[in-house]
Amino acid sequence: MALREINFDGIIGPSHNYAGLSFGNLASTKNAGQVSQPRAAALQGIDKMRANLALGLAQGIFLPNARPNRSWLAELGTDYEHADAPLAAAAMSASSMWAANAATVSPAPDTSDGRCHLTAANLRTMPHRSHEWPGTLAQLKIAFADPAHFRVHGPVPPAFGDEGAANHMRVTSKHGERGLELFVYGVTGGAFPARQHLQASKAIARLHGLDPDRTLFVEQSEEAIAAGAFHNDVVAVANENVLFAHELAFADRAGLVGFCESRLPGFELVEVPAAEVPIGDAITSYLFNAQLVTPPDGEMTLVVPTEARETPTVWSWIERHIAGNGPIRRVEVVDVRQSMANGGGPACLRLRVVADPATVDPRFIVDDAKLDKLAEVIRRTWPIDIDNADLQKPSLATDVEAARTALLEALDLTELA
Ligand code: SUG
Repeated sequence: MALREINFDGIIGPSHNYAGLSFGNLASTKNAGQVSQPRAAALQGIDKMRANLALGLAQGIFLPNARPNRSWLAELGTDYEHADAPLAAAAMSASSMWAANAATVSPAPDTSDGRCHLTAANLRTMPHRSHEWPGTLAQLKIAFADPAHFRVHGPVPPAFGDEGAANHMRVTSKHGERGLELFVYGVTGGAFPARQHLQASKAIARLHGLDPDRTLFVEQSEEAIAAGAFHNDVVAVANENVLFAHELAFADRAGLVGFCESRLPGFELVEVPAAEVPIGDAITSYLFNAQLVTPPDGEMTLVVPTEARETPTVWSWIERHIAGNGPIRRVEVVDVRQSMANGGGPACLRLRVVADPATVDPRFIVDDAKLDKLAEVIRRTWPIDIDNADLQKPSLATDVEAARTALLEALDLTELA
């Protein structure tokens, strides 16, 4: 069995808009009320996937959930046309594009039953995200239906917030080998909510059958949350033997490094000091919300958003690192500005699953030809722009629904309707 890392990107949905729903996510608040461009946004996402394919990586997709979520509004005793504006915006959010929050994934080499385990995230902290999981779970159950290789879990109870892989890292000598799983949780972020609860992370580790000696629960630093790191993947990312992190990411950096060094020969921390890149620059540029990947040529590559190139402290740090022969050998720049304006960078848009692609439902795996087909549907059906003031127009809701239906048909996934 050929285990590889597959990046599953959330297709940016036709209802993508800027309603400013995510308190603690500085970009979401800053861009509240702006006119969004769903079509351009989704095409940016497609181009990012093309860049991954060009590197020789395996690529998958998740589909946008049905929006507006009419059944959720019905449970709340209202409907789309009559709901008050914040509730309607929450029902219309395209937030499932950020697939790093879809689930937590423990690959087969780490689990007691030798299967890859996935737990859908409950995302209970933010109302607009709290109703994502049923749509996500339905997709996980189809994509990873093969019981010989996968076990898909429903979300942990909402008593404890869980935001999925955005707060989970794995270090290993090679993706297909046994790894160490690092769960990052928040206790308090000062003025901002801490979204990942320790009890949720512990529950997932138990459900996935992880070895307690190879699992660590790591507290996110309060300073990082207060500076706008609403998820750990805004200040840290791991790939194989490398943990790439900001100096201020963790409450107990020494404990984390000691744990990894004692269990993983060849473990390397690539740490960016605050004196070189202030945490504020790291967060606005999304230096760490990069995809850190190992393409088949073995040259570890950092896929950063354009904002990283435009931030002088960040770009000079990257140039110095690469010139200095550090473990990151190459940098690629992708334009995902529409998602970035809601606080979602290249890493937010993807969920990493280590598995043999042949064991995944092929409808969720893409190549260039399938991306061409998706781009055609997006160009034909996605709204060009959405003005917040028009969010509750009945015609917008039906356009968004028709666009998703066209996508499901193109992918032969109408069972998700
Ligand atoms: O949950 N933004 C998302 C961004 C998620 C980014 N994901 C990771 N870091 N992995 C969030 O804050 C904004 C929606 C709005 O304001 O309309 C939003 O939900």
